[in-house]
Amino acid sequence: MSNPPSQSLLTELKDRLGLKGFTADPSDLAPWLQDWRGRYQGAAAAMLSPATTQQVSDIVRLCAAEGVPLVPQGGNTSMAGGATPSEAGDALLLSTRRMNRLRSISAEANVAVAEAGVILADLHEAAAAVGRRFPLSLGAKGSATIGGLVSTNAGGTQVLRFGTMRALVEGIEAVLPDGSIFDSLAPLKKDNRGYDLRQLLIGAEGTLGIVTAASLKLVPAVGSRSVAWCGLESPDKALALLRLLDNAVGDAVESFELVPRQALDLVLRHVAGTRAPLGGSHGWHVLIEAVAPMVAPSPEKELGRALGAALEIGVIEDAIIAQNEAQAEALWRIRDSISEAEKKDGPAAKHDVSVEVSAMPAFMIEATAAVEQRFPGTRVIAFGHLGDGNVHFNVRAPEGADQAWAVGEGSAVTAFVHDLVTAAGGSISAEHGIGQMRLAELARLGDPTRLAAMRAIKKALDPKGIMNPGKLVPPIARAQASL
Ligand code: FAD
Ligand code: 2HG
Ligand code: ZN
Repeated sequence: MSNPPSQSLLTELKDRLGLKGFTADPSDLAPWLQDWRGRYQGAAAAMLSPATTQQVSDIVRLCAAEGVPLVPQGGNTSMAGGATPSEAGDALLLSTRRMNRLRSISAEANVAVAEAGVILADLHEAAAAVGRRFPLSLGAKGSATIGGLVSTNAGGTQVLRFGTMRALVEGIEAVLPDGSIFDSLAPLKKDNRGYDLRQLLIGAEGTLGIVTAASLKLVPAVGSRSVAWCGLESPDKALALLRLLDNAVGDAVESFELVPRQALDLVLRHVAGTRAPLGGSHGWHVLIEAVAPMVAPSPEKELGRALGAALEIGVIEDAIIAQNEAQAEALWRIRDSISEAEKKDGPAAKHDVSVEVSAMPAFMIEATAAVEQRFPGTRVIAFGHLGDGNVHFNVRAPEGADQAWAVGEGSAVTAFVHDLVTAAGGSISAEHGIGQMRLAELARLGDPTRLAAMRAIKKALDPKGIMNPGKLVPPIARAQASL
């Protein structure tokens, strides 16, 4: 059972953290108490902004002694309400944004050691400056932090080639729920000393401790890139195109993002300065990026040839290849603005689902028809990482509905979509995590064996339940607990 912070704890924290590290001013706290989509509004007695790992450890030790909950927060771009405290106001918000030091970066070792609060776009810049890159990117790169990316096992638009954060984190430093510091930053390629606590912390959404720094894998910088936009008839054809590219262009293909016409229309309507890449109207589009390192030839020729062949055999309807960086960036801007455009357009029930890659096209078509028939007036906009078998199967509210729809009828839509995904053997959280948004659904649909193991791990490492309560780990239902 957690407790609200006592006045003496708040005073002690204020003294230790100083002016920059402690605020209880409601106007400082306000922007950080609502999630990015504006679905959750939380409360907190104070926001703590430590500058060092030792300060994080001190905070956790003091809070653990009083059983006071802590909600870790980085850039607050969670798509699952993961960084928003509950309305109860008994928790303290722990922001890592001041811990934004790049401790080291080595082109020789291909490793960057970044503190939790380093912003993804800043890491990209630092890696480029030493002739390397960190191969994970997403629309929120200007705000999302390393701690948040690690803790959500973030995906993004290069998973096809480089995998999710799990594949890119080579070491972790974290403060565990009793305040002890777990130092496993050494980027060892091989280490069989038992359970891998680092992997356990990746994707733990702050429920097992606070990530304070990570050693991250770098890869060679981009020598040349080729970015294309294709119009096509269906997700099925899109997947056929990807398979064709596998053979013709191979590993150079890093991104393969599916954009339905409705998503493009939303971006054109709501995001200033965007324009349709192709003439004519296509039901679906894909954005493709192929990359070659410095000494290798540009992938443009292979990509152009492959798209020409795809056009000839009717796999695609039309295509353009960006002729310069400005055009490439304009194509990416469309893709990366879909969430923002969707937010401006009104309420939606948002889903982040995966099924087997080869099953995704049929799933998308069948699930869209089923949802739109069962919930008249709704419109499905499913977009994203088709090559990973992961789309954001978002369902727009009927015309005129207000924000309350998302938590009202939208919940019935969500249950319907998740039932379809589960029946297809898929996941209800491919990359955004569970947070508070999917907690009840994980409790309803999660495999009992997996849930029991998660609860056992949580109880062992965080017996007082102070780390990000109400997120990720569903509590045992009362009826079940009393058996
Ligand atoms: P926050 O939102 O602050 O926190 C996320 C979770 O991690 C919370 O549970 C929080 O408690 C926990 N946490 C944060 N820092 C720490 C820490 N140091 N230690 C322990 N726990 C911590 N996600 C994808 O996977 N792929 C995408 O393509 C993608 N695109 C996005 C596009 C937009 C426009 C937006 C708004 C979001 C997108 N996201 C995407 C979701 C989001 O950006 C990621 O989940 C990101 O990893 C969150 O980083 P953050 O620093 O904002 O974390
Ligand atoms: C993306 O792929 C993000 O753009 C956000 O994961 C998805 O807004 C969404 O649903
Ligand atoms: Zn995504």
